[in-house]
Amino acid sequence: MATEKKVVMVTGGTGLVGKAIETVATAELKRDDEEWHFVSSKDADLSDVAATEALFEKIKPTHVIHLAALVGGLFRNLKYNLDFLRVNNKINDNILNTSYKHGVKKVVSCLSTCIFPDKTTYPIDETMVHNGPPHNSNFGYSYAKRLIDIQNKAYHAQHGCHFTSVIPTNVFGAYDNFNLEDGHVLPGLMHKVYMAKKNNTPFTVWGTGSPRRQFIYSLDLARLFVWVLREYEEIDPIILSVGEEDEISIKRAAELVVEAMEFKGEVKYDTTKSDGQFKKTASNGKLRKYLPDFKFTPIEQAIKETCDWFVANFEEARK
Ligand code: NAP
Ligand code: GFB
Repeated sequence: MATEKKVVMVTGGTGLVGKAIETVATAELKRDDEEWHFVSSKDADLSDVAATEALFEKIKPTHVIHLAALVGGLFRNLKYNLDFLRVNNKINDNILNTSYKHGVKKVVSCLSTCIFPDKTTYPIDETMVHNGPPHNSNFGYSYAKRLIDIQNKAYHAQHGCHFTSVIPTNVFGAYDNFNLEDGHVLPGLMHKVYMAKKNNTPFTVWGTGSPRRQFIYSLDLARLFVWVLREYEEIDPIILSVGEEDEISIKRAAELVVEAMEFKGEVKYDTTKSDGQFKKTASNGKLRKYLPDFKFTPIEQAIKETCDWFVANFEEARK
């Protein structure tokens, strides 16, 4: 019997994660019974109910991967906690309620490892999302993300909806936001090294370099996202991250970018800038139970590929 055609709509489809999913879902993981639509704010401002409704009327998705959000690194979050809270709450409520009203079979939304309690034991796992306040630097973003998990449980309890979520760690890759103020650390470091090479000036890392992060390559995350859409049946979230043993310091991340960009100049640390959260070490034990053999791209290769993409696409990159 022919399998029913899936119409998959990816909100936030033109961003870092969305572009990675487009790369894998339309090539290496392509399936003939899936039609993919990657939408951005040009297709609809998802913080607006009517625009969201019109988009669903137009695309008629059977499945939704929900990535659209106001997103940023530590320094953007520090400045705009209220905006992150309000805008993302509106987007999330519109997507989940419109998906319910349109009978969407499955929604996979996106949380983040930075939303876990700041005071916690390690490694963090999926059961700990609501066990205490998040780090103060991004409380607005974090509470909006946590509410997705609560809403997923409420739609399932009251209407039997199959709405779930994933919890990625720090993501990087092609099509990232390389803006020096608003972006995340790895694209920020790559942009800074590019400018230091061009202008023959020092490369300045913000903070002490001692905080620790797990970084996932966007193409690896995309492969895992497609697996979650097709195979993961739980309502509870699942962490999508490299292992605890792959956690590195910001200093090490900076060294990897210097090596990948073949920078020979001076490296400095501006300790007047915030370090943010020291660490948010997450366990990928639940993922490993499902996919014990999944191979993550080695970080040196992933950083090199991203640096090469940035240099080759400097003019049109978001920065
Ligand atoms: P991104 O590159 O900034 O992309 C965000 C996307 O959301 C863009 O396509 C943007 O469209 C869209 N968007 C924003 N506001 C919108 C609105 N009002 N209406 C419609 N679309 C809107 O972000 P990303 O890094 O890919 O993040 C994707 C998801 O992963 C987010 O939910 C984020 O919280 C989560 N996440 C990211 C990381 C990370 O390290 N990057 C880590 C964990 C979780 P336009 O470009 O048209 O504005
Ligand atoms: O990716 P990032 O901005 O956010 O990383 P978080 C911040 C860490 O990198 C801090 C150091 O320790 C910074 O001091 N850092 C060093 C830099 N140089 C730079 C630089 O040039 N740019 C940036 N941005 N950082 C975010 C959350 O936390 O994690 C978001 O605030 C989101 O909500 C994201 O969830 C995944 O990893 O600290």
